[in-house]
Amino acid sequence: MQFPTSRLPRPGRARRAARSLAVAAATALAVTALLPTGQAGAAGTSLRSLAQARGIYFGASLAQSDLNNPSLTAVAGREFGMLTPANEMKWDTTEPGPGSFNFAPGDRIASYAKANGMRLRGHTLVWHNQLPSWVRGLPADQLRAAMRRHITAEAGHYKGQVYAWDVVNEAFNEDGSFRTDDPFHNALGDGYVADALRTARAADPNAKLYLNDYNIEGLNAKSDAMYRLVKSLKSQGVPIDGVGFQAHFVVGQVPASLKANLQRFTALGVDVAVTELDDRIQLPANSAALARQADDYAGVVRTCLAVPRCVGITQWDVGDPDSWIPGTFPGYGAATMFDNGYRPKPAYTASAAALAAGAHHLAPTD
Ligand code: G2I
Repeated sequence: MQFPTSRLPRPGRARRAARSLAVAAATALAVTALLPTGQAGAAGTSLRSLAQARGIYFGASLAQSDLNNPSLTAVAGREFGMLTPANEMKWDTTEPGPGSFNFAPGDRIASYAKANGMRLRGHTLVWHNQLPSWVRGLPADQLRAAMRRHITAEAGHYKGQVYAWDVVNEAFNEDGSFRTDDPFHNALGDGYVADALRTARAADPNAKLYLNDYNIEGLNAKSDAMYRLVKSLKSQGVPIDGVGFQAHFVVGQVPASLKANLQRFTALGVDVAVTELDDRIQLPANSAALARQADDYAGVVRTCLAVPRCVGITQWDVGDPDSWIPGTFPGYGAATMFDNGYRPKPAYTASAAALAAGAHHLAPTD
């Protein structure tokens, strides 16, 4: 006998929740069961596919030289759906001399991304670092013209290829004042940020325009400054689409206020993204530290899934061997989800399981 549709038993809220929990748990188990064999990515369990199924992306950064490393590219192409060039779109590479542009290194990364069905995050148009010395010495009017020409040329060159640009990177000091050693702010004042954003919008109207910084993940003086800036830009009608939270963490120290902080930004009407995630451990990394790191990564994934306008997560670098951490923080390392042989670590398993167990996310999709 058939039930008329209107009389089909309708699962109550609790029953629906229990059922989706059971499905999620089974998926998480399946993911976990696959991973210790080193078969990450088999049977549709890559981070990119799991993230895509939740309506977010999972990305990584890599440098041109990394493209010659087959163990690295095997992981990158399989696991990540978004790519950020580590250095190749920075000013010192793209415009080493005034008006003399070189997009060949960035183009190589863009072609790799395209060949692997990955999207691109453009990084970065205006930054005090990796900036050729000729820019620093310019008087204000020439610096403004140089900044506009640089943005117009670079964002114009990559028009249509870039999902989002980090238009201005690392604008703030830790106390929330504008960065002291920044030639753009020193010469042009606070308004350089709005000027850069407007110029980028004109050059590539479809790219999402971001401000990006580190140590703004929790509620603190620096994130307060970013919040005030974004609020003020929005109120003036300046084009700003998102804020990037770099998220260079120390194991066990992911700020408890991460979610509340992301939420206050999305309440301003912008997207948020985790743009440079890593989680460094004092070496040698023991299994307790790797387990804490797994909790940290999974926590970031769960937080992004819980914030509707958190569009995705990018890890900085692909695996521990190519990570910038040991070179910058001596004695620390093991900061990524892949070990020295590019095998998945507990942080990978936990991230994949958190994606598998997550609810569907109502954000722009991958
Ligand atoms: O420092 C980690 C990241 C922090 N947020 C902004 C990112 O753009 C930044 O990326 C790193 C790159 O991953 C490194 O690869 O930025 C560093 C410099 O600011 C990059 O390191 C530099 C080395 O310091 C240079 O000696 C080297 O010539 O990479 C250059 C190109 O290989």
